[in-house]
Amino acid sequence: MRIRKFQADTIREALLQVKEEMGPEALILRTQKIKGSFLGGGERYEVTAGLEEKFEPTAVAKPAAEPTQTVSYGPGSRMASGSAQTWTPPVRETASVGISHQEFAALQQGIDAVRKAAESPKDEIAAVRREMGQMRSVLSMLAEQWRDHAGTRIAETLLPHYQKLLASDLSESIAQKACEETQTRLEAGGMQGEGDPEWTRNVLLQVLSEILPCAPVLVPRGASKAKVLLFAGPTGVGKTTTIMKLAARLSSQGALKVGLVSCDNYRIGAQEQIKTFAEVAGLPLRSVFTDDDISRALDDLRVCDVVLVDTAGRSPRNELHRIELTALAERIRPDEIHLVQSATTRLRDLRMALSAYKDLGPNRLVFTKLDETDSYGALCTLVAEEGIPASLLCFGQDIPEHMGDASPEELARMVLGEDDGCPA
Ligand SMILES: Nc1nc2c(ncn2[C@@H]2O[C@H](COP(=O)(O)OP(=O)(O)OP(=O)(O)O)[C@@H](O)[C@H]2O)c(=O)[nH]1
Ligand SMILES: [Mg+2]
Repeated sequence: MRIRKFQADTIREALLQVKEEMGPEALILRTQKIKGSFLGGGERYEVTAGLEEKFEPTAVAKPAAEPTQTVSYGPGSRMASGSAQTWTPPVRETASVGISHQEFAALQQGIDAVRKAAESPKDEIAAVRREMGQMRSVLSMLAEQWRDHAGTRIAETLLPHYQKLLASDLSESIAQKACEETQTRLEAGGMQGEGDPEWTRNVLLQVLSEILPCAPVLVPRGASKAKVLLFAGPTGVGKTTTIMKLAARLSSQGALKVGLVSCDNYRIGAQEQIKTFAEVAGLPLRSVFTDDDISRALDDLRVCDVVLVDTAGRSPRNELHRIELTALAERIRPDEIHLVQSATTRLRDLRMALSAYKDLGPNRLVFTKLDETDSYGALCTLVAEEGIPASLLCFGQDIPEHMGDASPEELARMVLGEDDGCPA
């Protein structure tokens, strides 16, 4: 197959050139917008077309012919200089030519398959159709890639980062906005750091960190009133484990007086885990079953610097549980409500749980099980969309080692795939 490129001021003109120069059998492989020359100003269009050898005019069908003959039906003066020769796929210069070696190979494969199917003695229309369908999907994939690129203001230097953000499941609109803002800042900075990949990356990290609010747990020592933190969330996400990690950290490293309250009376034996921990760590624990228990427990623990309240995990779609939980929070009136979710949860379910717990009014987000995934875009999307600060990140089962404070810089690196959120 001979592949050639045509450039014109409009797509229509370029397509007309293809038709005129290569005939009706030509396959359009790619269309793209290109920049005009520095003299010519505005944008131009480039169409890449292919023609199977069997459709070529006899004069040009002989590969052994002189180079000048291979372009005897070429576009001549209408083609940009230098592009009037038979096109071969570049190995490295993807950006300048606009179609990669792999893309070319995929197209070539599809075309060969169509030809074989058509020439086969037991050739069947269905086989040709199937192959054509596959080719069409390769072409639409290419078109989509280009549209993604062309429809945004994302500069070439930012494209690899943009792709990484999407690969980590960050929402497309946030990824796009972050890259556009980065580009604006790079342009505003003039020549400073222009074209320097490290500079570009740093500006993008800064932009991302600005949209990923975080608020680590801070407990003042010796305040007149204990700071109360309530933890809620779907089943099995690690609420009790996170509380134990935090209690261990605050009491041993922070030398703070920590009290524990367990409101989890839903599952039989649910409190055993935290009871054993409290005994081993020597921390006061109160189990509550009734409203009176709550007042008594908080009263007992008023001398503490911080009180951590564990709640029963239930499905966020269980309305009765949500109503009970909201009523519990109204009685306790915690200073902070941490909604705990697993980093392995898909964005749609993270959003659903957050919206289900809206009445509870969470003002912190905790993410656990970072060690069980390698894409952090979903949790970062939730933080960025809602503007609710992330407080703690948990990345394993060990108490207290596998927990750290969330930080915007770390989240930004995580979503760019440069940090696994699990410090060694
Ligand atoms: N890999 C991993 N496992 C975790 C993490 N946090 C908790 N777990 C494990 O997840 C399981 C459930 O943890 P729990 O703390 O009991 O979860 P919960 O949210 O209190 O559960 P319910 O009270 O039943 O809703 C346990 O096996 C924990 O060890 C984490 O960050 N990473
Ligand atoms: Mg629990």
